[in-house]
Amino acid sequence: MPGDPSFTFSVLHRICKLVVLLCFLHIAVAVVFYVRSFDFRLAFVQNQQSNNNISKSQNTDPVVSYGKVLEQPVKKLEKCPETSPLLVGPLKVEFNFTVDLELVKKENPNVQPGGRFKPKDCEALQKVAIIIAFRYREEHLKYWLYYLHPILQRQQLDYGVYVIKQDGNDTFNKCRLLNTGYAEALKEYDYNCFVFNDVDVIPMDDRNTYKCFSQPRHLGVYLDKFGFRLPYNGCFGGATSLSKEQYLKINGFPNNYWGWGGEDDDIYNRVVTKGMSISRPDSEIGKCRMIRHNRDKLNDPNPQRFDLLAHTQQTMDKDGINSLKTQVLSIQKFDLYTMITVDVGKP
Ligand code: UDH
Ligand code: MN
Repeated sequence: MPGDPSFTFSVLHRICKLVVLLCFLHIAVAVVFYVRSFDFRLAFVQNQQSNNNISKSQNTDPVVSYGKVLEQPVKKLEKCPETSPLLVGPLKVEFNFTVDLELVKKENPNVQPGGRFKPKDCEALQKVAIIIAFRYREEHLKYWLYYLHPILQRQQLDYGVYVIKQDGNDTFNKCRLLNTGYAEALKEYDYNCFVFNDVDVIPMDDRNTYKCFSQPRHLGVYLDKFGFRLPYNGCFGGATSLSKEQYLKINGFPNNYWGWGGEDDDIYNRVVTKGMSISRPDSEIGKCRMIRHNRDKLNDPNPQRFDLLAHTQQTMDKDGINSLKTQVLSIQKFDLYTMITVDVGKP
């Protein structure tokens, strides 16, 4: 009964039991929560690790995930087809407008610095270095870049454009420039085909593919300036292509033609002397335009050309890429081409 000490004790006893019970309950709840949060943390760490593996696998190696090997993400490209499906055929080529190279750059966003390109959906059949001998022809170069970059991309070539500029104001030597272009391009990339293109010659059909063939190829063959006809059978100028093997077989080009004329006929002599012949596209596909121009200063007709031409067979093995002595002064990477400035020496 109330007031009885044994009653007071029993009440206190019950309160104590309740407190102890509450304490246990509290501890139990705390333990449950602790264990559950531990589970979460473990899961979080595991998840992080597998995420890391996935992002690693995207960059490099295959990884084992949930017991399966994920597929290697770097896929090998198939070879491009023999004939590009992107070709359009005959082209309108005219020179009655001003070319803005900034615009040309914007219209060819896939051309890489230095004028490099390779198709992204297939592996190009050939690696082509295009070599242009150059001095005082800025306007012609702009047209060339404007017309040729889209054509070469449609032809699905792995290509680079090299403009080889003669330094100074001595007589022009086209072949020393072209030989230097060959050597410098090879230092940069494993090219297996070389196109030698006058800066003012533009093909009028993109089926005229800028690649190499089983024989040296005359690409810039039927010029408007000659009524779209071959002026003579042994003509081999304007734009030509030679594989690395064909070029080395003829020991490259002659170094001793100063001024205008004869060097292309010397190259023709070299080709036939080594038992090769000239391959040409048909008269429709091989049409080209040459930008009208006056004879350049410091490139007068070379009076020695007939003498030199009479001795190609005797001189070709010691005069060529194996005897080239020029000095590269600078290599500049522009958006649409690489310019290499060269001291070719004096006559
Ligand atoms: N070149 C220059 N600057 C010069 C001189 C020549 O850049 O001062 C380069 C340029 O790439 C030019 C090429 O050398 O396109 C040939 O010179 P050219 O244009 O004066 O030659 P041409 O127009 O050639 O006379 C026509 C070729 C037709 C074949 C002839 C058959 N033998
Ligand atoms: Mn010309």
